[in-house]
Amino acid sequence: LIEQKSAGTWLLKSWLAKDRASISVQLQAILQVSPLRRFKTPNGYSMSVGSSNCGAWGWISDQKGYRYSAVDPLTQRPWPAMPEAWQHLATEAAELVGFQHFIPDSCLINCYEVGDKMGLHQDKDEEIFEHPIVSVSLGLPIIFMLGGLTRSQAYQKILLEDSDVLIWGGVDRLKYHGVQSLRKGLHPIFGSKRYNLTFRKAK
Ligand code: MD3
Ligand code: FE
Repeated sequence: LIEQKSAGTWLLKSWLAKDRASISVQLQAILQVSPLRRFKTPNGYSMSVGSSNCGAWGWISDQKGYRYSAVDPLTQRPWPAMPEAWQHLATEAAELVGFQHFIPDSCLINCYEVGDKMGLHQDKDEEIFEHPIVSVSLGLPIIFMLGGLTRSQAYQKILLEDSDVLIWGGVDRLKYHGVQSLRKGLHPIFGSKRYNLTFRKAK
């Protein structure tokens, strides 16, 4: 089921249901190598979510700012490789809504626990904005906020549930977005957490 949420935003409901068990196994293997950690923001706070990455480039944040790094600052080694199946599913999801040749070089892994949230922000650390972004939701549901091109514009709320895939690009690529705080619950595979995989072309 494809739902168009805005001119450049689509939601594929339950699209990954058949793949979620294998994704979970691959996810745990990646997190054994590059564990979840809370990034520090440039103004000295810690982010609410736990994060890691796989793929050639990983999104990081510290006192020096937000950027992409080929090396995990925690392990001082390259990030774990992006599983081929993950790259393919991101490419296929993008194609399904009309974005050809999307080959992500970065997958940010965010892990939300009860009460964790992400305030409204834009994704603008990538070199070019012509490529879409593909986001995979796993585990507990959360309310996603899709705003406008300025922070003060009203946002629409979109419920993101396990195995949903959200794709956005074109005129929506630089829209403000965030998620409301995670409510308590128990998911049969992912337990008391929500994971989000964000596929981007960083470079
Ligand atoms: C932008 N993560 O890590 S998915 C992020 O669920 C981030 O962990 C959120 O935003 C998460 O930067 C949200 C990303 C997303 C989804 C839909 C969008 C970004 C969007 C629609 C328009 C613009
Ligand atoms: Fe974002």
